[in-house]
Amino acid sequence: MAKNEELFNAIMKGNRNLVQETIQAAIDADCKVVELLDDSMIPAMREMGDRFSKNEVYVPEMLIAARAMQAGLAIVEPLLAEGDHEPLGKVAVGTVKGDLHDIGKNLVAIMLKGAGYEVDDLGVNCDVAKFSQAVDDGCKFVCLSALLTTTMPYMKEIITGLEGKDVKIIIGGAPVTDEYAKSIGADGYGSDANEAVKAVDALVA
Ligand code: B1M
Repeated sequence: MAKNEELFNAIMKGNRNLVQETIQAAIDADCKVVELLDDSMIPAMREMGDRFSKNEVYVPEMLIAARAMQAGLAIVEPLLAEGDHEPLGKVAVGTVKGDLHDIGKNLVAIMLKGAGYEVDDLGVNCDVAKFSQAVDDGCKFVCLSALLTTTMPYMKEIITGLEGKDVKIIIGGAPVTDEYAKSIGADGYGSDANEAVKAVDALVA
């Protein structure tokens, strides 16, 4: 599907109402929500990041765009998650300590739910103790998200902190690579939310 310019621009401008109206109109016109996400919504956030890097926009604009994105995800989520799968396992999802970025983490949670997993969303700024508690509560998989080069090293601390527990750890986020995942002893890596689901699927299999 081609980029929906109206949706892309509405996210960039942080116009929450227009984002929701545009998504609803597209759904009413039989557009696939996953294509709205991949072709318009995620690219809008990437474009915001590029403009931030060039000092063309600043933190308040990024925050307003992120809120508009979240408003759009609120419509998209139930549609992506309405699969008829049996629960495949319980997965804890969280953004690591020091990091407040949650849009990618939310997408991972949505996609996992859609694939039939029970998801325990721990939120942002999660320390080892929070993940450890989730494992004690029955999560067999832990998905860690980090968006900052300064917070990704904390993933290693979580892996170390969960050693000896019956859990598999999958990591991802913009600065994270497969190579990095291997180097810190993660069990799996996802370059995007779909790949995170595939990584969990592979570990289940
Ligand atoms: Co921030 N920020 N931010 N930010 N922000 C980035 C990440 C940045 C790259 C922007 C830039 O400089 N170009 C930069 C990081 C630079 C670096 O570390 N190298 C940055 C910075 C510097 C900062 C602050 C330090 C800015 C400041 O205050 N001076 C600050 C840090 C705050 C903190 O966390 N402690 C900050 C703050 C913020 C806002 C609060 C304003 C806002 C976040 C709002 C929110 O999340 N609720 C924000 C935003 C919006 C961004 C950008 C523009 C967009 C992030 C996003 O939501 N992308 C971002 C630039 C960028 O990403 N290009 C940027 C869309 C989302 C769908 O993608 O989260 O990457 P993403 O998720 C992807 C994949 O990464 C992957 O799947 C998703 C796609 O399907 N994925 C996983 C994510 N988690 C996964 C887990 C997996 C597998 C895949 O397995 C478990």
